[in-house]
Amino acid sequence: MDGMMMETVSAHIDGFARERLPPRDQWPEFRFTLPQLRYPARLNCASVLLDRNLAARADHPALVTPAETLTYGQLAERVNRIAHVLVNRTGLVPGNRVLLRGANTAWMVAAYFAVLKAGGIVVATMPLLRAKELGQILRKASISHALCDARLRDALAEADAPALRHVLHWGDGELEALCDAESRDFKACDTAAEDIALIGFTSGTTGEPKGTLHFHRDMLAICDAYGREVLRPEPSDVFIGSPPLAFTFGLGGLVLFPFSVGATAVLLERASPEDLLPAIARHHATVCFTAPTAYRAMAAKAGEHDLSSLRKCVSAGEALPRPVFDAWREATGLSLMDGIGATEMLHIFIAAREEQIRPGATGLPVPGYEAKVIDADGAKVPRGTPGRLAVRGPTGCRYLDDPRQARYVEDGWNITGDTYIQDGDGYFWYQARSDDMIISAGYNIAGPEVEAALLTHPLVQECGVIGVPDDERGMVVKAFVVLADGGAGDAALVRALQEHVKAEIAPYKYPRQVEFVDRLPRTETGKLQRFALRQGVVA
Ligand code: 3UK
Repeated sequence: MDGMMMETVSAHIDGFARERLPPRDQWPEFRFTLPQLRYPARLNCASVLLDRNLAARADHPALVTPAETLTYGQLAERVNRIAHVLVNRTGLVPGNRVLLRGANTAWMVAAYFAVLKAGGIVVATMPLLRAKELGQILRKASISHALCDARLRDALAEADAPALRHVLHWGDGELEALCDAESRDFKACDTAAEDIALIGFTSGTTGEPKGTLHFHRDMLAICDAYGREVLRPEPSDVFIGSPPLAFTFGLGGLVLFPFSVGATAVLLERASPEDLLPAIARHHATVCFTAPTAYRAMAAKAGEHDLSSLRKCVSAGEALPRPVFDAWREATGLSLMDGIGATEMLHIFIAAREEQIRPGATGLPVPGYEAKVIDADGAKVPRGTPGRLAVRGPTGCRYLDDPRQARYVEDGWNITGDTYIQDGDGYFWYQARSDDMIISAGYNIAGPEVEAALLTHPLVQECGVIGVPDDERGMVVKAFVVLADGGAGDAALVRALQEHVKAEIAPYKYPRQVEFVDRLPRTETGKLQRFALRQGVVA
């Protein structure tokens, strides 16, 4: 028995996930430097986040969706009934993994909390995943149970998953009918703070997906660190946004943070920029979570909608280019709150409160976290020098049975794979993913900086910049550009864009190659797929 398990006894009868935590010497160091991060040995995060809203806020709307509105009281009831179904009808025991498959709906959230409350481990999946990808996840986490939106049943039914024994659907009346027969009260499983609550699979670009393990404690830690210290939501807030709940950016931004203060979350099944704008106006949303590209698209059309209810807008998932920050401020008067997060860290660990924002910088370590920039050997580099980002705090990386653990954690620090510069005032400035740094004729060039320069040209709607092999220079900078209004580019426009970049940033960074494309390859979490650009997989 290791140290953790001697202090507190796990509630998990099924120890599959716990037994596949990385060896202790490969864990990051966990730090609980804020008073609110000292958690009791036993806690169930679903009880803490839901049930404590019942006393004062049972009649306050918790979830608003196109289909229904649920108060905290109604949501708690649905959660409890689903938890009973899991235990009574499917024999769920604590520690079993439960796959959740659905868009951002009230049933998805209720199922999520039901699994946690019953002591199960949530494995939420992106709606767009196909049978092959679902099969990888189902097998890797040896998943026995699934709760699935009936509209998404086919891919799940086709997945190769030997351990999957119980699949229930909502939306076709199946789970609904089973719930009706159950009690509305459910006593939460007495989980340890360090029992695993969630396996978050990374939207990895290559190789097998990695499952990141997170404890019950971690789900509260992100609310008590980033939420309480940086975002600072109010009970009267109305949250809205686009990320799927299977992406931990969405889990925190659309569920955990609002619930941590008893606020309301608006969930949209379709949340493109065109959907989000009228929804913000209709629901008088006050806090928005989405990706930089969505803010850019929304800024262009902001004038057609009443966005005056907004008070905080969080951008994460990719670098926030300065021109997007400027466009959003121009359109709404609000400073976008950039923040870097990672599935491994559960949520955002570098960001800034509104009054601390330095446009163009990601920000400062979130209170409770420490960050530093290091060289290849792990030594801290001087301020102003690019290097590898290392972070530690109350959350951190624990992959499920994966040798890549040894690469993410060095000396107790989480190595995110990003190249950063820390300035003299302590602010962290994103450069690029370390793997994406372009080295051309001896110069280090960060693609996102070239992208930001291109984005200030009025004809550029979106762009992606990579390095492509070149005999003479090793690599040259190549830009893929989507033109505004779908215009077609020509040689004259290539030259104009090159001149534009040379005037904006150091001339040696200009894209020697420019290719016009209809759209850029993106992951379901909105990230540009640079590897696809490098392989020539463009639309
Ligand atoms: C990149 C950023 C620059 C960066 C995430 C908020 O994106 C999230 O998690 P993922 O595991 O990806 C992590 C990687 O994405 N990145 C994210 N945010 C920024 N780069 N500026 C940013 N603001 O390369 C990081 O290593 O998909 C984001 C909350 C929860 C999350 N899971």
